[in-house]
Amino acid sequence: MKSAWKLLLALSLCATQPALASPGYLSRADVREFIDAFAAEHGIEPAVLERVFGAVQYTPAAVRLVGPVPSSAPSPARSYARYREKFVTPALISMGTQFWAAHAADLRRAEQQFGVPPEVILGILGVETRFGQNTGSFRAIDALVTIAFDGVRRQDFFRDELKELLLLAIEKGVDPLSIKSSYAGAVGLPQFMPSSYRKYAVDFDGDGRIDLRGSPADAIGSIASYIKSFGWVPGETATAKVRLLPGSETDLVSGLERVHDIADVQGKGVIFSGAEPPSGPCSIFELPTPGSPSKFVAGFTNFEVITRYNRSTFYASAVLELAGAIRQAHDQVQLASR
Ligand SMILES: [Ca+2]
Repeated sequence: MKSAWKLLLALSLCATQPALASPGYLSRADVREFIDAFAAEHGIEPAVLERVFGAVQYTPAAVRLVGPVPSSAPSPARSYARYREKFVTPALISMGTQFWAAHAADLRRAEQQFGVPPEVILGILGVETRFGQNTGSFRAIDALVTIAFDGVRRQDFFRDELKELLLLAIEKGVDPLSIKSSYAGAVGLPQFMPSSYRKYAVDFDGDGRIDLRGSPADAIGSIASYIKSFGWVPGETATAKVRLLPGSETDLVSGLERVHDIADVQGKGVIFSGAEPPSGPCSIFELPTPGSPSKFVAGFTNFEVITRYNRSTFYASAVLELAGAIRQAHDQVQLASR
């Protein structure tokens, strides 16, 4: 497989890169060190990697979009309402029901095999890429090399993802320069980082290869595989709205951390709305909107699982709201067609 990759790489580079257009990264000691270490560890000719890295383009947008080191200064008030209105929209709900109709069999199969309901997969697909409309037009290697060597934060994380990208290309037998991604190196409809691609992606349409960019079925199965791996509990609610006693917010709001015993916080006056909360600890988080009262929500196991996709209460809340709206619209269409 490795030699096939080399051959492919050599052919593609001969065809498209008659000269090394951008040798900047190759002349750097830190990049040379990375290449030599990777080559030694994985038994690859350094020359093969040199040709790849010689074609890498510095991508300032990647550094800019990944952002600076978070400062400890107070940030302007964040607004969940503003975040939510980007994703829980009539357009995305409608696209979600259409995507459901078009891929109903794959979604059903994913639920049978992994226990993850269709609307959760669709909520993630909608928020991540608008059901495949925005999968990213950067070259993954440009984005990852730029952030790994010229970014201002999380360089270790992105160097690891760069290694994963190279290994992914070797395993798939494709030219690493051909893999497209977001500005941060996330690939395909589900926006998997290369490490997640290698670990959780599955061939769900049975054509013998995994294609997260071109195969909606592979994307559906891979999201379900990922969510199941992090402990999704079928049939269990992810969140419940809660009412807190005035003044107890500072003591009780735990953000992403699932540190509360439910009986214990009920004893402190927390009232859960809806059905009986599931067993196990919960988090309590705040969804603030400047000018309006904050919403307070309890997050259970399945909420934490969604935050494994993106460590943000805003993100997971929007995914679940979009999921719920798509489920409702889908069920209405089903009812009307009976
Ligand atoms: Ca496939």
